[in-house]
Amino acid sequence: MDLIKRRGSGALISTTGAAIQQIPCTIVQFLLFGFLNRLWSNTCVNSYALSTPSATPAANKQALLRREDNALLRGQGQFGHDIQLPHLKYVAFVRSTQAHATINGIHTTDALQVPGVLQIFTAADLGVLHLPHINPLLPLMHDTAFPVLATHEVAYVGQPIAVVVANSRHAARLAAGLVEVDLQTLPPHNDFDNTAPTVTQTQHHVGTAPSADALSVETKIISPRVSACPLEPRACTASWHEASQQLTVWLGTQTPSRAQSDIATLLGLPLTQVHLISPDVGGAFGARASVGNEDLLVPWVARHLKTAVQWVATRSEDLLAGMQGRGSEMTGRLTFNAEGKMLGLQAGLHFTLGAWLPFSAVVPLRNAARILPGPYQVPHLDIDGLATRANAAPVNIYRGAGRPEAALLIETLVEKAARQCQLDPVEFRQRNLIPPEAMPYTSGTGECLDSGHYALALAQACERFQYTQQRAQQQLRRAQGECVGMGLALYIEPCGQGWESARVTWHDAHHVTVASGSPAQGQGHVTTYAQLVADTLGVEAGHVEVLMGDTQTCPPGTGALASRSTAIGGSAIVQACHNVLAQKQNGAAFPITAEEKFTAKEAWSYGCVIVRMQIDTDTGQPTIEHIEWVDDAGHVLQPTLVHGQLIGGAAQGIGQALLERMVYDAQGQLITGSLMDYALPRADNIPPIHISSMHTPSPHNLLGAKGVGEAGCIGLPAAIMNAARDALSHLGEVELQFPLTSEQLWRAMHGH
Ligand code: SMO
Repeated sequence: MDLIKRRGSGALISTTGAAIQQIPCTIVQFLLFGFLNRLWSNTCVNSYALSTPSATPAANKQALLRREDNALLRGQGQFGHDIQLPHLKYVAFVRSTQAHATINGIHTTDALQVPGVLQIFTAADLGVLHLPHINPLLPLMHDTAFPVLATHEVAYVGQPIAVVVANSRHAARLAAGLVEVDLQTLPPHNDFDNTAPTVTQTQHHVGTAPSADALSVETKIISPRVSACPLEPRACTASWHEASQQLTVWLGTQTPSRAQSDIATLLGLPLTQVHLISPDVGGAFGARASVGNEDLLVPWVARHLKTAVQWVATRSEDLLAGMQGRGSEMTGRLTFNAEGKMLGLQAGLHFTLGAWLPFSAVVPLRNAARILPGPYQVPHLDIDGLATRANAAPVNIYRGAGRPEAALLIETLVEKAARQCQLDPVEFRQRNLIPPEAMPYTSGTGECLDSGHYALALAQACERFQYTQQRAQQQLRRAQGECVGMGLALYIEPCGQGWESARVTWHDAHHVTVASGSPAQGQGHVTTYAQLVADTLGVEAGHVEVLMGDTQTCPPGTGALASRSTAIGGSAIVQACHNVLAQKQNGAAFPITAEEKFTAKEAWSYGCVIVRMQIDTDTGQPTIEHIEWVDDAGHVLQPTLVHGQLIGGAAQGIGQALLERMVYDAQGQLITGSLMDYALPRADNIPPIHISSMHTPSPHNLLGAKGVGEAGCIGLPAAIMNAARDALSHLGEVELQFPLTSEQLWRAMHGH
């Protein structure tokens, strides 16, 4: 069954509603849990007065029902799978069965005899077409061009080699299985292979190295590849209209404007001939941030055959050939003095990129390196990062995108250092946090941390967790033979920079439209944007129509990335509303339209997580007993949606910490190619999560808002790791890696 986890709102209704009766109780609970708690989105604000940080809840906004849910809950959403067009043809891909091989021949005779098969395309039919260029945030050390369909060689298992077009989905898939590809095996490069080509590097070298006799701790951390696993597998539908020479593409994406431009460029069409629609989307998490080969091939086929074609991925196809997340090996060394004052941080970060580079491929490495010191003042930095290719599926941003890796490395080192100094880990942190009076703070890596009171977040979390009492309790339980640990993590979450667009049109007091360049993939933007317009223009939220994810009705935009929709997209909306109000004051006649772009510097969310974990001494099974979490997302407009984002991120963070891992064997074959093998968290894996909020406004946007979508994936894994290590600390410094399986913990406890 293609469902299990992860919101993306109505995806579970629309694409899986029929199956819900048959699925196990835990999954239903999980889905309901997801429904109640996770589908909803971003932070937002209606008050522009900047206040001092406080630990009280946001403005007592009435909790709103999500506007989008009425249709979604009734099965009236329209997801990728739901797009129906007359005379629709179906596409299936022939994919490489080997990680690295020469293509000696492609034989389509048998496949072409399947009834309903219309045509099979290979690279020879396409000519030389390459995937789009990537975001040049880090310098590239060689050309990263990669063919849309494999030409003379394949570079990963799952790489598209041929495209089958048929009258039915079934015929297309059946025929794809009958295409014979003659491959001659070549040795593959695996992830982190030191002989694999280096694609890019980054470094931060700051300050004077501490003297050699300073205290230090070291660690090596592997953050395995994981799959974002949105509830809705990928889908793309494209329709070419010959008379008007117009291409319409339905593609669930975080970045409609960039997808439109990528498709237009590939096909050699002007933007005006490509209409991109991102319909309802069942979750994205970074996996829908960049176009993949399939998203380009489907429009190519539509135009070539002058028809309408659709591709819907299977779950296994997504696991095998979709963009994956994480994938790093990191070493770190923290130097400090006997008083527990940090002196220096040395780190080597090695990220894998897979066979080809999606648009944001270098972002995780760049983020991990630039935010590695976290909320701490570290005078000396010696950070070197590199990313290498591998004969495996591509790696791209995934909820957190380098931030989780950074938090995991620094927070592991911090707790080790505290144990070495014989200081309580809370005390050790307090001695090193960036103080609020230092804000805005320029970090050693050159980042501008805009605002925040990190020590207050730590104190608040400790108070709510009853940290001192819990430590005493831990001693008692340990004395009785239990294995119990408590782990902390502080995290920072840079929330996007750059620009976003909005167009607001005042028709009359009962009809206002707002169009945003930043669409939703389940977060609840309709509710948030409508409320924002309503509050700014003084109309009823119910009278505000929200448009997004459509390049014909929306202004060009950047998209929903890096927790930026409300902070930047929301600010663009406010700016456009102010423009409308000014025109109204000047007596403009109706309707009044204003289109604005808002450009922002990054806003930095942050928070503190404390986890208590018990490990069964007989089985090694970890149980998270308590999570206490303080998050500061700046000013908040919709507390319910923010809460949902935090819980959703937490579920994915817990999944990564305890369960999830994509595994390739030495030949580059994916071992975890189905949800029988890849362990997604379910309801019974998610413990109660206690969340409280602080609200330190960001000076970098009109709303004082910061991001919130990624926080759970950043802070929780690091705290969970520290809780497990603390639980086993009676054994000395035990090196643990994600996922924290019962087998790994049992082996650690029993000296294997
Ligand atoms: S990982 Mo996010 O979609 O920038």
